[in-house]
Amino acid sequence: MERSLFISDLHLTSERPAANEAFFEFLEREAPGAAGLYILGDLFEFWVGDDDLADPLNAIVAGFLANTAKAGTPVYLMHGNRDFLIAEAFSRAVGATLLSDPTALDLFGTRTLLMHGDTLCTDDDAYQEWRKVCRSEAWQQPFLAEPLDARRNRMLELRAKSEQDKKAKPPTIMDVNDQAVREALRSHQCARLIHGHTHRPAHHTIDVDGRACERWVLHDWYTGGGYLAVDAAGAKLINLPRF
Ligand code: LP5
Ligand code: MN
Repeated sequence: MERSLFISDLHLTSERPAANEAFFEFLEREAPGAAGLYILGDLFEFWVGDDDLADPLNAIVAGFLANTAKAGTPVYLMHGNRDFLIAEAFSRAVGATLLSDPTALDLFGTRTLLMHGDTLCTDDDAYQEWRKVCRSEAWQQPFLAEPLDARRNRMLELRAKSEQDKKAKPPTIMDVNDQAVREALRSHQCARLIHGHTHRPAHHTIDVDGRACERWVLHDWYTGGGYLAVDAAGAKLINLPRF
């Protein structure tokens, strides 16, 4: 049966080689023959601009994804909060289609909403403020004009600030807001939501105005990854062996 695959939050970095290997193996083993491979954000630990494609790991990842696309599996890429600076040059190199967040589509007969998931965390005010700033042209243009090393250093500062801030945030603030989930499903008239970001893989059922809906949360790939496989019969979360 035809199926599509969904992953997110791989956070690929040269500092976690086992996760990188698991991803390459996943691409070679599971992606061939799939109707689509959907990467719903945070493929990379961070992305400071498409001119960083020469970085060895970035080049290898782009190569594996390009092979997947060339072999006939359409690759779709959505931005996460770590790699929202991925742009046309990277997508072209990979042969991937950039998807906006959110994207609604008909998936084997079920209207499905795809998101990274960060916009659903509406109780995290500090993050939502930062998100507005860093997604603006006014911020991105001068940032991208800085040299690569300077951008990497600024990103490391920001990572440190983010980790420090997260320690003070109650875990519930860093999860999705129930009303935000309902509103997303309602406004896009979808019966299924697939997202990542919270690193809390799960299958939730939810009643939206009397409609039975479902929410699938994707794995992160820190100590063992996973993926969601969807076909006409439904969706299934599949764990990869720990690494
Ligand atoms: O990423 P994760 O899951 O650990 O945490 C997120 C939120 N944090 C972020 C920040 C990223 O981790 C940083 C990496 C982005 C790299 C992009 C490349 C461009 C670099 C630009 C460098 C200037 O997204 C975290 C959420 C959490 O998810 C759960 O949802 O809580 O949010 C934060 O921690 C944000 C802070 O609360 C607020 C940060 C304010 C920053 C103010 C500007 C300081 C600039 C300093 C650097 C120059
Ligand atoms: Mn994320």
